[in-house]
Amino acid sequence: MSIEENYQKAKAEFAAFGVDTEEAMKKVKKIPISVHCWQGDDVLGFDGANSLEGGIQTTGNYPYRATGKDQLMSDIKEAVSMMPGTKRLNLHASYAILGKDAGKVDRDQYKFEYFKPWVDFVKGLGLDGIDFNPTFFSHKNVKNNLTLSSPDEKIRHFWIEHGKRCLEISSELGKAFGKPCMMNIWIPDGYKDIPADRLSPRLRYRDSLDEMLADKDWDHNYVMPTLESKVFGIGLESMTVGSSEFCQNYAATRHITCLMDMGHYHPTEVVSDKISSMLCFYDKVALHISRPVRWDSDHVVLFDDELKEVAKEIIRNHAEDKVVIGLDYFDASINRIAAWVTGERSMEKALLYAATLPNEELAKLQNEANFTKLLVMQERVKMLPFSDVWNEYLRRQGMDENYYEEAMRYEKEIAPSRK
Ligand code: RNT
Ligand code: ZN
Repeated sequence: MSIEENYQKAKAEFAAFGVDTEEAMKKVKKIPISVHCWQGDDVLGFDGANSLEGGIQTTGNYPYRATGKDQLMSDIKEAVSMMPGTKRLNLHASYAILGKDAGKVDRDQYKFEYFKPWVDFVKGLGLDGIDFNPTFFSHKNVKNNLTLSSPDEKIRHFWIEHGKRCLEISSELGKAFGKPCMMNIWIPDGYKDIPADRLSPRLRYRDSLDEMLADKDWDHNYVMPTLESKVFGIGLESMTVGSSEFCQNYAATRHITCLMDMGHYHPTEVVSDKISSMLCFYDKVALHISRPVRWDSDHVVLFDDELKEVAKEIIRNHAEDKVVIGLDYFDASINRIAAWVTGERSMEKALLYAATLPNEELAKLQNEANFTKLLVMQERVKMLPFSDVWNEYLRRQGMDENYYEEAMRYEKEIAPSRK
């Protein structure tokens, strides 16, 4: 039977549960996914770093890492061609295309011009826009693992200036696409061992953010600042300045948005359970979709139970416009294109899965306290022929399940020109 025929059969099976698979596909296709540029080059960027610092790590030495803009753009083009749905590109400041200014300007002097080629590139690909991140890591001015919370005023000010430049750039990126650019702030700042003072670094971080965000040169309509918390980093095990409480309270009092990374909480905490709490108090919440394996390891995202729970929280709460989805994983041990596509497709799959559940029926059972039937039904719907809907979703976007073969073909093509 063809994909279409299988789908027609599946459609009827879902309809028997009150689920409209046509509606589900339509809805999911419109949800923007911000695809991170940094899976392509192991988070190194173009502005001089040759190692990844800041408590994050890529492991593996799979060949053909993209170096430079041409290779990374080529890889992004290849990867997004196999990613269904609406995509945005998520850039870090370290991916500035400095041209003749290379070696002459530092991150406190970055400007929109260095990202203009990215705008043209993303428009050429027909993507939905660009999101942005100041890069507070892998740089000589990260002194003693500190940036915006540093007691060294010169260091702290360098990073405040970087943040201001990034807000200006983000605002221009927003204007270029006519919609807000999410600018996510994450700093690695923290201490390896038990600190003697936890308050001062946090007060400095608060004041640095205030100084950055109070700058006049950015436009709320085009830039949406988000703040990402983290529980620990490698070499920063005892204390992180930007803890969850710090970031949530900062965001609430300054009217910006929290970003929750799936790898940034204690191991038994799950982001899926946090989304609804945030939605009680915030207009929006942003996510970094990642997969922590025993630690914040940023493994390639899979279609697993926690991702399904995250997607359910978005879909059944009708929060597609409130939850901003960004991908954040980086695996250097396997083909990077296949890694990229696998993660993005997992997110798409999870959203489509959530959209093909009889969510209202299930909620009704909960409200009626019919927990026996709820349990039984939740198990039953797992066996619906979801794969047929997924295959049809891909087919309608000119894609299929055989992206491994395409990733290998591309690898053969680019291999001779890469180390
Ligand atoms: C690090 C954070 C952060 C980075 C990216 C590269 O733990 O998750 O979001 O992964 O900014
Ligand atoms: Zn993250």
